[in-house]
Amino acid sequence: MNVLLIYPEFPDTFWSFKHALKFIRKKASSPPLGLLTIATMLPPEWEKRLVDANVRKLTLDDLAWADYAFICAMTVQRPSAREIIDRCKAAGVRVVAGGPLFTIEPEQFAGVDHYVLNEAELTLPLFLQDMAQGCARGVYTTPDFADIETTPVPDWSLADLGSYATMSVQFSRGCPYNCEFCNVTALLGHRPRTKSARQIIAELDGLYDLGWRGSVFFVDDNLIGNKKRLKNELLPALIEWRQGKTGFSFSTEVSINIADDEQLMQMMVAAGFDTVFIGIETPEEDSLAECNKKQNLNRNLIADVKRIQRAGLQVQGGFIVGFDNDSLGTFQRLVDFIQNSGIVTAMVGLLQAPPGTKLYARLLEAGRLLERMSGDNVDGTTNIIPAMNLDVLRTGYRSLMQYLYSPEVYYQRVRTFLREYRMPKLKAPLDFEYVLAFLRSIFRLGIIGTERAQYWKLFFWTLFRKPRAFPLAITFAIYGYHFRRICELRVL
Ligand code: B12
Repeated sequence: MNVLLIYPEFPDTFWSFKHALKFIRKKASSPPLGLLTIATMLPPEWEKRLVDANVRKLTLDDLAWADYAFICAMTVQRPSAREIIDRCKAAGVRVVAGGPLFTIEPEQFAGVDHYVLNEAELTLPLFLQDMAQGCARGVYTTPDFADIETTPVPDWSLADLGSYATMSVQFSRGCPYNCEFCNVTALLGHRPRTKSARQIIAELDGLYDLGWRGSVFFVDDNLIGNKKRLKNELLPALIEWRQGKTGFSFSTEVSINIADDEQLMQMMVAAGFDTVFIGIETPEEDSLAECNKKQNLNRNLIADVKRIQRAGLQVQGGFIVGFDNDSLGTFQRLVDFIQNSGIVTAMVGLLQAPPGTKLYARLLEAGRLLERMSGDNVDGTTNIIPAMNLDVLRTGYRSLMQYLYSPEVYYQRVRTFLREYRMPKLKAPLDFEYVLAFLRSIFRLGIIGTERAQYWKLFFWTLFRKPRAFPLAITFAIYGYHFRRICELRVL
């Protein structure tokens, strides 16, 4: 049996980092962990090929070789997924679909032979069993959540690691909170389920043995969802694993209450974490209450962010505009918040309602849903009828993004962050690719770029004031270029 594992192409989005990746000659940010995980669950005698369309094209040779195509996608990959399904059908390749897009929009794709939905740990064995007996059904689904202590180590050997900027591992699934707009709890539940520290160490060893030295993203919905296991098992194991190894840094997603636990932050930094993504959403208390983001209410969010930065963790933030309680003043308050907190990578999106969420159910009942959502919440579109006039919301959103990513404002935010940040001492070997990226940044941003004045200002400011943070400052300059391109191409 010859099987293609196909990951459709992402459009040019905020998180695609496409325009930044060119500087380090990488093709995509990270490999598709879902497909690499199910690869290990398929019969070992099957031949497998990974086609990540973000890295290489699906060829006629692939299609002629394959009996089956296993496709995974997020909503934002819908157009590319459709095209790939059509090509597989035309070539007589049977299609099996799984992952978030197909789980939340089941049975809406002509050409899919089998939907194997929810977590593959539960549904894939049933499909494989039926398939072996020649009676595979059209849809496999389950209301249960998997015990991920049984999840096997992903098969990274299928991926060309050199094409990616970062690798990913997953310690837990699910999040204890109940934010109205969030897909995660709809897909993966409230009770954070974890792997054992031993599993994670085996995954990291696997990457290490394949020669990976670089950043690793813990793709948990909320790494601190089960603090006990994190503090008592995973972090001590990571601290030990890192001994004598250089070049590894970790990033992840957490909730804002990490700021309340100094010991946890110190342990994370000691374990090699240097960046956390946090859903801050909005500084407006009424809007936080509206979307049930209780963990962010009644706090001094800016002080929280600064505390996390001072502990040695860079904070990336997710923000949303378009809540019913937002007003015209919200845009300015959000800009002020982001500037003052020094959150350089601030993803601001228009509120969208993914199917399966409480927000979707509420707006459906109120007759406030429009067409299907694009899945990219920074493309200036939404599938909801907002309380604020839609044109006013879009105009406010566009000017907010334009302002936040204009060179002067963006570079000023970088300096605000670097002033606060206590940079952890991480040993990393000099990577030739990064030296080249630095030289490219001088040419593209410092010589021909419209941001050149800001680039050189940051260049010398960091060199004299924060010399250890110099590589990070250049990385931010490159990110800024990507974000500005996205604003030009997608948002504006
Ligand atoms: C890592 C990650 C990313 C990475 C993607 C890296 C990559 N190469 O894929 C980055 C940071 C780039 C990213 C970006 C975005 N992401 Co994201 N991301 C995640 C995250 C945190 C983990 C995904 C992961 O690797 N999981 C681990 C693997 C093991 O799980 P899995 O992929 O779900 O696979 C399991 C099952 O789904 C199933 N399965 C998966 N595929 C297949 C295929 C077959 C054939 C079968 C049988 C089974 C199967 O089996 C696996 C084992 O159980 C998830 C949240 C989550 N917990 O899943 C969000 C998530 C997937 N992202 C989401 C979103 C919305 C986005 C963005 C659109 C955000 C934005 N506003 O810009 C962007 C778009 C991407 C882009 N490039 O433009 C949503 C998707 C919702 C949806 N309906 O599509 C999720 C679910 C988070 C959420 N809040 O809801 N993301």
